[in-house]
Amino acid sequence: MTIVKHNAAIDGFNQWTLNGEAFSMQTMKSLYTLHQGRRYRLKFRNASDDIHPLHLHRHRFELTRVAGKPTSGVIKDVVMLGGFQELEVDFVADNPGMTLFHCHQQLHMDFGFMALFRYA
Ligand SMILES: [Cu+2]
Repeated sequence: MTIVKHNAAIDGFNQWTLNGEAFSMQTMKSLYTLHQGRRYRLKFRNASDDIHPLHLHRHRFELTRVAGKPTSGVIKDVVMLGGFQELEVDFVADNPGMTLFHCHQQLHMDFGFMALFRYA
């Protein structure tokens, strides 16, 4: 998931896109479909200089790579992604229902930095 900042794109506020998509509160479109019981890896590339506290609702994830360094055993539901940093986490789809992923900075959420996961 590539995170991009579009400077002053919405009435002077920065807009955020995840893989080119800004979340829309109007359509509430889910971008990713999960299958219950499967393990998924999310790979993040922060193409901005901002720090993002990434949060996945209703699930826990394991850090598998932080800034190029492999790791295991650290279980979280929020993780800080540094400016221009890369990060990988694994999680098991073990809690059916609509699941929101977002940056925990309110101004980032409000201007696109959210993604909705749904179960098949
Ligand atoms: Cu953010």
